[in-house]
Amino acid sequence: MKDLFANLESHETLADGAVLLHGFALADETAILEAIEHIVEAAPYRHMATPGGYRMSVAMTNCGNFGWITDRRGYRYSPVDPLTDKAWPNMPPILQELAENAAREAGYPGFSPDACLINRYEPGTKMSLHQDKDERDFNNPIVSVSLGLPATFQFGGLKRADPVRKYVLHHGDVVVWGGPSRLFYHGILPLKQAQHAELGSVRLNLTFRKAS
Ligand code: MD6
Ligand code: FE
Repeated sequence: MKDLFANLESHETLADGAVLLHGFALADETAILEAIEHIVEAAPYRHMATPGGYRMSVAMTNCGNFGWITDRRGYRYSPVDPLTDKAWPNMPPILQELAENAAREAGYPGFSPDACLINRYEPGTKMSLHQDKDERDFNNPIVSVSLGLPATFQFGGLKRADPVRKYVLHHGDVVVWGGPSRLFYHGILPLKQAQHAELGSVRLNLTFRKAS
């Protein structure tokens, strides 16, 4: 089976421990988009507040046992959606398997995520340089799936001031990173206006983590 996709997929090493799997999510895109629609019916996108009181330009929701949230009290994982006071929607098997398969492909067998953050970008929105450090165990990688409009991803180093490299992430691309680059600074430049055949003028990003 693998050989069938050999010309569609390729692995690009971004740093020690970080791999870009071009087009890895394309084979299941319809089922993935349906699963996301379901999640969003139960847990709508919302603009969360940063601890400093700013409204995030990227709208977010979650599925899985834990969801990443931010408000005036800080950044953290919560088993409950503060908007609905209910548990987050379950992680659909199609998403769980996508994350586990991508992690295995990138050299992280045994990854079992319990949290999936869904980010929705509209033209003009961005994600400033940050580290992902709210998880309990940095030995687990993060799997990141890009859908819809392309975006320029900045990938730096362990210090905020380290030089960054830029990569364009396209519909269906999956980035897996862990190991020595697990805590590298990264961000997304302001999204450019364009139209995507399936998603319109939107980019979605799913990040799968083991939070607990
Ligand atoms: C994004 N991604 O691609 C933002 N974080 O929209 C992230 O912030 C991110 O892609 C940790 C690991 C992978 C990521
Ligand atoms: Fe991040």
